[in-house]
Amino acid sequence: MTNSVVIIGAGFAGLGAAIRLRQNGIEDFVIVERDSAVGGTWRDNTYPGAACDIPSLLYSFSFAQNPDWPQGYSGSHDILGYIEWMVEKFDLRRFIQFNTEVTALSFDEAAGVWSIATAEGKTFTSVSVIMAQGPLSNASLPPIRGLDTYTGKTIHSARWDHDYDPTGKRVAVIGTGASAVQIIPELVKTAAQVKVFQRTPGWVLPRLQYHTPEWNKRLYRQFPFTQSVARKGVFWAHEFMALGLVWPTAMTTALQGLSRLQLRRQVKDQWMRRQLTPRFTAGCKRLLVTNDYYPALAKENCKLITWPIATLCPNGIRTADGIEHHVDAIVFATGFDVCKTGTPFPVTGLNGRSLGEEWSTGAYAYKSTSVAGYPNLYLTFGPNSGPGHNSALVYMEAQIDYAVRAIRTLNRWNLKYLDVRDDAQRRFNEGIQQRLAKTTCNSGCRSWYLTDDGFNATMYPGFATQYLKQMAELHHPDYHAVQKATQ
Ligand code: N01
Repeated sequence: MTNSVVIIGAGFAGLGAAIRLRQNGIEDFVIVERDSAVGGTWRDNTYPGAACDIPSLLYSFSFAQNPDWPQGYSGSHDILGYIEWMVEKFDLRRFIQFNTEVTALSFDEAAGVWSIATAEGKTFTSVSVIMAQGPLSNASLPPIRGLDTYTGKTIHSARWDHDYDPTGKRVAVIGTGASAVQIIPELVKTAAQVKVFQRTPGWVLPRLQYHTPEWNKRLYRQFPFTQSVARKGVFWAHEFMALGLVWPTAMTTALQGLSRLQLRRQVKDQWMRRQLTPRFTAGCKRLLVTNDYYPALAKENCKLITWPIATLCPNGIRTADGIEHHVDAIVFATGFDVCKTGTPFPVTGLNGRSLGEEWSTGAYAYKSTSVAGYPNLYLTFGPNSGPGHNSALVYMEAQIDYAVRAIRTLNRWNLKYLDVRDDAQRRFNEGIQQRLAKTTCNSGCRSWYLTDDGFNATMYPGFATQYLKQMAELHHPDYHAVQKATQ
């Protein structure tokens, strides 16, 4: 049986796409999920302190608002609860095939359908495919020398082992990114000693956390438009931040000043302050939003190590100064293998072209969602759709609506397929790369936004408002519309 749509992944993007398809009367779709549960990154990231650094009012779908967020910034448990609530409310579970891992996609031009192969030997066919497998789904263990010689416990932040109790243990944390700054304050509460191995310090800004009062929840429940208004307010506050985070401006200098002030207030030791002061432009790497990271580092049982790691050894970590740090466990808060080049599995389009080969030096697409030569294929979190200053879900919602609009166009005009034009895609990407050259994320630091060659296939160089405007229209002249053969 050929489905209208196959959605790959049952995380935020896949489930959001399913809701929008159903709301548009499209019911013959399947969600293929490699795990046994929904939630994607929020199912996987359950490390102590895991939370979102974007307020929940905005880190949620506008078409599925939750009046009951307990706090301004939610923990992973509440976010996963929200995702599961959506699955039940929109009756999505019956569309999901769990424990089914996609291994290859190929387009049959004659039939105008995609064939979706899985590791379990099952093959699906569909007219359209929505790729929603998520950019941060593969945990990354860095290629540190001696990794396999270490005999203690190893844990990756995105695969937390809840059976391991760090109480009274000596724990090392490698990495000081968005995950590490949430884990470290929790570890110092119970571990005997925490050693933090920092390669690059990041810019840290305070988080304005609050508990939602009952009257506020009641207000949102009884008058949902008040929640929409509050959401808009949070959206515009984040848009304002773009002025300092997307482009290097006087506001960037002001944000860096605010971060330095927080450092000065929370860390008294001058040596440590120097080690924690970033040497790149704020916005170049992801901003860290936390109130309790610096105080945790300043605790008696916590030590910041800034010497580079030379090798792992059976008892711990040896740094370049020759010191061997003996630890019972090493937490790798070292991020993810983000697919900036190639594809997570082979994708074969028109005339046998391979997306993995075309993206071998860096991914690119049209409006981050369509790729020329791969008809009826829609990406979420595709190339150059990353926000550095606003909610990823705002962008994701726009991508989903774009894909659903294209699928409806296909149905309405009884088309075989829609394929974006090469020249439209080229023009679009030239514009994106020219604009990126002026942004903070291309200002010279090392980050997961860039390929090893420095190509930025990740970030969107502008306001969320500009991104939403670009996604609001399916510009028909930019696509080849191929008719079905008449009988
Ligand atoms: O990973 P990262 P993350 N030796 O790649 C260091 C999202 N997220 O899991 O900076 C020593 O940011 C590396 O050092 P350096 C968010 O989008 C969101 O923290 O490369 N160190 C860095 O310090 C985020 O951007 C939330 O010099 C090594 C760290 O490991 C993304 O996930 C919360 C090393 C990796 O930092 C990834 O964040 C958490 C090595 N060989 C995460 N290799 C929200 O709140 C790497 N490092 C929504």
